[in-house]
Amino acid sequence: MDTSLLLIEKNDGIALLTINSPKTLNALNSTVLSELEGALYELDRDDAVKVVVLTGAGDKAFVAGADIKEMAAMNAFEGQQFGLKGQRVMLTMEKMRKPVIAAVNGYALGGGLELALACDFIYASEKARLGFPEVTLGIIPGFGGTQNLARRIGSARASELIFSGRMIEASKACTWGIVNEVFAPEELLAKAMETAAAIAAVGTLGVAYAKNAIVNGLNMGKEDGFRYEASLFGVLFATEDQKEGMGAFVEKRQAVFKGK
Ligand code: DAK
Repeated sequence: MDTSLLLIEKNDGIALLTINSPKTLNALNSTVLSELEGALYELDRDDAVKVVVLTGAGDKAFVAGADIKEMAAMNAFEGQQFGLKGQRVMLTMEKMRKPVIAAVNGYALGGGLELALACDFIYASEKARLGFPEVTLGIIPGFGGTQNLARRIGSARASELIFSGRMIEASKACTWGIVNEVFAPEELLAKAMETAAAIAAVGTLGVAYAKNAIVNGLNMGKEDGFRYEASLFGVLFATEDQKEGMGAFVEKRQAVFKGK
């Protein structure tokens, strides 16, 4: 049995990252956060990887939050360092060129839901339960959850979920727009891999620039966002991938992208 806290499998342009501490429902401790930060940094620089799928080991949890037992013993300085480490992981996911898909296979609570929300989009199993129990612990979400959830689904639904500390089922999370699609538990990973394969098959530069436009555009006013999009659009015309993509269309053949 593999005992490392983070499993990494790479195949056909897709990296599957599995948080692997099922006995504690994959709770995020400082070690796994450091491993995750390092792995994401490396995967973004690995030309063989075009897209990342993130999931949790076992059939019960994606990630049931930050590790409460570790946090309970922290002093203020350690708490601050832990928070900064978690925030670096979330920001790395946003800043990396490659898309990250969350395959939420069970509980996604607190820091676990924040991790899923930092991914580009979420697929969930019918068994998934999502929520922010932080207020029941006397804290608030601290890995960007208040910001990312309100931006994704609006402040009213975000407030209901965060203020109540209640969990919602995957179907409701899908209706609310937190989750893109819900699948039977045994189908979830295959569906996430199928979409990852579709993304891996298209031009990596196009995908990277589209992610850049979406993530950064969210922090701008609409007209600045349009200008930003236009500048990224223009830069792509200096790439081989744009020549290849449009050339292949005109010549009625399959494009072969090089990511250059
Ligand atoms: N941390 C540590 N251990 C956890 C855990 C967690 N978040 N969640 C579950 N476990 C452990 C349980 O303690 C248990 O271990 P043993 O007692 O057997 O050793 C094992 O996983 C199995 O859990 P249960 O026996 O409780 O399983 P059940 O099916 O009965 O219940 C549950 C499942 C998910 C409803 C329950 O485990 C639960 O309520 N877990 C806690 C969920 C939670 O409150 N999550 C939010 C954590 S707070 C910060 C930024 C962010 C954060 C903190 C700081 N800074 C900026 C500083 C984030 C905070 C959070 O995420």
